Amino acid sequence: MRLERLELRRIGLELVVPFRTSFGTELHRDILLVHVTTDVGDGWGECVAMSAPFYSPEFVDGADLVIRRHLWPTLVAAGELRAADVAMVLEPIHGHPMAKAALEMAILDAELRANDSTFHQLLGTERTTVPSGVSVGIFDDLDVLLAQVQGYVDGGYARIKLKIEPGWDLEPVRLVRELIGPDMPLQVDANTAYGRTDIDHLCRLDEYDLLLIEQPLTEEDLLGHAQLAMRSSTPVCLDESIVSLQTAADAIDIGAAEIVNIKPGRVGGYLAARRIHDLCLDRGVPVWCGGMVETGIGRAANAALATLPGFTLPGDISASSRFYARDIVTDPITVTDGEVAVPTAPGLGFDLDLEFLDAITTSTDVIDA
Ligand code: SMG
Ligand code: MG
Repeated sequence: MRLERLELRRIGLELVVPFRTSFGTELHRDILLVHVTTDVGDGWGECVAMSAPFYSPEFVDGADLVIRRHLWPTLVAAGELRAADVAMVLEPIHGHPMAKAALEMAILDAELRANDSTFHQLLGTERTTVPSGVSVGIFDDLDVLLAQVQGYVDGGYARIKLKIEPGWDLEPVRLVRELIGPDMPLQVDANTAYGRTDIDHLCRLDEYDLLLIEQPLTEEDLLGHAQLAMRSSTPVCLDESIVSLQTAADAIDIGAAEIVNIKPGRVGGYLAARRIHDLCLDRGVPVWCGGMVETGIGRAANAALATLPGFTLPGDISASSRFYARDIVTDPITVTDGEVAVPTAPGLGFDLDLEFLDAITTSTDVIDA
C-alpha cells in the first residue's frame, strides 16, 4: 500500500477513579490517536505514551513531535509498504517505541480492513476469549483499597494486581489476600520503586502466595532482578526492562525474568510483541499482556494478541468501564465470567464512535504524504 495522509488527533478522557502508581496519579488522559489514510483504505492506531515521562522516557507531546518530524516522513519515503515492513523501515530512528507502535497499528488496521480480515485471523489462533485481570492503584486508605478490590472481585475478574511502593506493600497485600482468600490469583507491580537494598524486604511478600512480582527495581537493573529471583520464591516478572527482543532474551538468560509482561507499545509494535511472545514460548517463560490504560482501540488489539499460546496468565485487559465511563468505540470490551471476548470486527477489531470521538477531540492535525 501507499501512504497518503496522516491525521494526528488528540483526545481528552477522564478516568472514572484516579489511578495512582508508584510514579504518579493519572486522572485526565491526553491521548494521541493516529489515523492513516492509504491507497487501499484507512486505519487507526493509539499511542500509549502518557502525558509525562514517568513510566518510560516517552510522553505524548514527544510522541506527537517525533511522528510528524521523523517517523511519518521516513515511512512516506519508503514508498510501497506493508504493515510488516514498518518496524524495519523505522529502525534507523532510535527509541520512541510507543510512537512507532501507534503508526504500525494504524497501518496494520488499514491493511487488515482492506483485506476484510482481522488481527485475530492474522495471528492464526483459536481462542475466542481471554482471561481478564484488573490493576488496582494505590490509595491513602486501606479500607478504600479493600472496597475497590471487593468491587472487582464482584465484577468477576480472574485476577487482581496491586500497585505497590515502599510504605504500601506488605500490609495491603496481607489484607487483600485475607479478603479474597487463598485461591484468587494475586500479583503486585512496583513500577521500579525499590532498590537492591530492598531485596530482603521484598522476599517477605513470599508468604502471600503471589503469582508474580512485577518490575520492583529500575529498568536497567537486570542483575538486581536476577538476584531477587534467586532469593525470592515469588516469580520475578519484568515490564519496563523489556524494551526489545534482545533485552527479553538477555533477561531470561541471566535469570532476571521468570515471567514477561508484553506491552506492544513498549517494544515498538504488535509484530515485535509477537516475536517476544514466540521467544518466551520457546524458552518456556510464561507471558501475559500488559495494559497502558488504553481506549477501545488498544484494548481490542491486546485481546487478540493475548490469544497466542504463550499468554498463559491473565492480562491487564480489563473492561473499558474499569477506566472510562464512555469509550471511543461502539462495542467496548466487557468482562463476563472473568474473560473478555476477542473482537471479531475487521482490522484490529474496533469500530469508532465518531460522534463521541469528535466531542472529546482537543486538536486535529493533518499531514499529507
Ligand atoms: O491498562 O489496565 C491497565 C493498566 C495496567 O497497571 C497497569 N499499567 O506498569 O503495568 C504497568 C502500568 C502502566 C501504566 S500506569 C499509568
Ligand atoms: Mg507494570
